[in-house]
Amino acid sequence: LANKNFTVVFVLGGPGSGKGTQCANIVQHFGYSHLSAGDLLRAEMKSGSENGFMIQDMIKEGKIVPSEVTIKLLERAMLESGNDKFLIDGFPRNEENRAAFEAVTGIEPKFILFFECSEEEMQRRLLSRNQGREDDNIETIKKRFKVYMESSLPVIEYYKAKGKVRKIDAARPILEVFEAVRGCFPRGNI
Ligand code: UP5
Ligand code: MG
Repeated sequence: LANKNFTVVFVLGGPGSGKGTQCANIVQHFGYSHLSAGDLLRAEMKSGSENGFMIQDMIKEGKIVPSEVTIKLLERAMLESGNDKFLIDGFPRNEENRAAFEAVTGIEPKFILFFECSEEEMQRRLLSRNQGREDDNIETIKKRFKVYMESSLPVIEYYKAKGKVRKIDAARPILEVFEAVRGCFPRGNI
């Protein structure tokens, strides 16, 4: 992908912070394609691939799937989209994800949208989502929060040090959050 000149924005934040919801809004206004790493992994799991059971176990335990699996799915989705601007939602989740993505694709993210929200509010959202996700139960949610704090926040710190993080207060109502998000995409041509 290194020679493709793709634009990538990483959309990060805790479980239930609203990454998927806001990405759907951004897509409608700014011409990006939305790639949720979690959605790609769940689709791969349901496709009956050889990695299916491994992915299912990891998601149920809130653990991070090995990056070669996730990166392969992201690369394929990018090439198949026909687009050159991507919101990558929920990836990278740890330092290893981040370094492997840069090494394999040669892509540096344009910036990072970071949705900040309290655990209390995120937990409330996840428990009332009701979309049959196997990880939306209180035991798994606690594990997801722990992995997020221990492994994913350091990735955000890494990009903060590079001046690439656009922090959004994601605890507000959906439309108010989007007003803040919109301001990160001036003129719609980033
Ligand atoms: N909602 C949204 N915004 C709201 C607002 N402002 N006010 C009130 N309600 C709001 O939103 C969650 C719920 O809240 C929805 O019902 C929504 O209507 C409401 P959503 O937009 O879905 O939040 P999101 O941040 O996308 O939450 P999600 O649960 O998808 O985040 P996770 O990061 O936990 O899940 P993901 O799918 O990215 O990953 C799942 C698992 O896959 C991981 O735990 C891991 O095991 C695995 N994974 C990897 O191993 N590697 C990867 O790279 C990615 C995933
Ligand atoms: Mg999501």
